[in-house]
Amino acid sequence: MSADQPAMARTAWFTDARFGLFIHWGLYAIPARHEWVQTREQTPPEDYAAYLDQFDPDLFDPADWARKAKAAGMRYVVVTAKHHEGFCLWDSAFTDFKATNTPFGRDALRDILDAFRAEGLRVGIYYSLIDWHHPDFTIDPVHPLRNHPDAIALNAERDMERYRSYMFAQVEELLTGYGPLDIIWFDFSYPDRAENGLTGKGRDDWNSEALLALVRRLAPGIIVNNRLGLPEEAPDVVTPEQLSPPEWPERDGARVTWEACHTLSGPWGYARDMGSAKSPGQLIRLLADTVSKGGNLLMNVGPTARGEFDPQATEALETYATWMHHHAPAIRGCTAADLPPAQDCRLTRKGDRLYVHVFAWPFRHLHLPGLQGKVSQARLMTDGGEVGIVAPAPDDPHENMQIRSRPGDLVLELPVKKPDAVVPVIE
Ligand code: H79
Repeated sequence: MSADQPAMARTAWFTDARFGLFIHWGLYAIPARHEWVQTREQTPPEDYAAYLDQFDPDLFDPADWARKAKAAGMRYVVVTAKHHEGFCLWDSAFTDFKATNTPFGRDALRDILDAFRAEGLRVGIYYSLIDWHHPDFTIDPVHPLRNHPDAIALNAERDMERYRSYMFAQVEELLTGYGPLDIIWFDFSYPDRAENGLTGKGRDDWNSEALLALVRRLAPGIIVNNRLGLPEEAPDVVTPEQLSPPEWPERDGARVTWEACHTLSGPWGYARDMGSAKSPGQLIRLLADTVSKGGNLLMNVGPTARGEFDPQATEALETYATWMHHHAPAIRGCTAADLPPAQDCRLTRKGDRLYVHVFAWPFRHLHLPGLQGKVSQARLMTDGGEVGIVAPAPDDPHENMQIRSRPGDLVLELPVKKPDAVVPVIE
């Protein structure tokens, strides 16, 4: 595949897959209170580094992670090779701050990628542009040392050019030593942030053009996300974080390839006291809503310091598994239906097949605008049983018959009792 292979060719598998697993795992699983704990609590890097000697996930079983993701209907994984804390899950030649230098002693990244590949999933890595451990990464408004009295003087000793060399070397190491990778997910740029004489970082700090060129040269088919701060560069995928756009996002009037990333409850890394867990209904509706707007969903879990998915993550994946068992065809390979909206529903489509995701089960009748006479058969996905199509009413003198539908509506006759699915879908 050539380096100028168009984005559409790179992303074909990705838009077909629709559903992936994000994994945030690093030293922050030990404090167990958010992956930003180091900067939130302004912990100096040398103090934070004490967690290195405590990283010993004795229950680590990536085959179990991969099975759970596969069962949930996910088709790819993106795992944090390095998050903002700077700890590397792989055996990098360019740092000692890595999993192989802990009591655990393993190249966790390789184990994870191998396990997911063995389940047939595509694999991607997350690489943090931000690095709160590297001594040359300058102190900026989100750095743990941002309130250090000598921050500006300390920065004079720091050399971002050396940090960039480190970053480029690591990206090359990952792209050449870990088998074919399907996604590289950079995070993130914040050039407009300024405080106390410290400024944020963006394309010039990362040398984003060169970094992207390096990625394209080493891995022409890889999908790159949009957080390098290159506004004029058409990214492969736009990545709204913890929000659902109201409609298919566009850029210069053209629809973009996009992927919403969401947490189960707020933090990305394992956090013991998780306040606001999404309900099963919210989890399923998020997936259906995203695909109905032409997007992918990357749902996150934060494994514990012992290397397991906690009960909340396991239950959430089981919620998806149960639902996807019947409804995967309404997600995978699907996109926006581009039909008029139906009340309380989301519509997805694959070719000439329409899927109606019924968010709020109505009483007896479901009205689908503009589809009268265009649907040969309707079935409920939970059991494959037929759903009645109400014959269009002829001109009827009785008023109650005339108001039973709008002109052009397809009217479905539903069972009164909501089928046993978080979100029932009619095909
Ligand atoms: O890895 C996960 C998060 O840790 C990371 N991205 C996901 C995938 C992330 N966390 N927060 N953010 C990205 C956005 C951060 C925004 C803010 Fe700010 C940090 C708002 C205020 C501080 C950006 C940076 C704007 C000002 C500084």
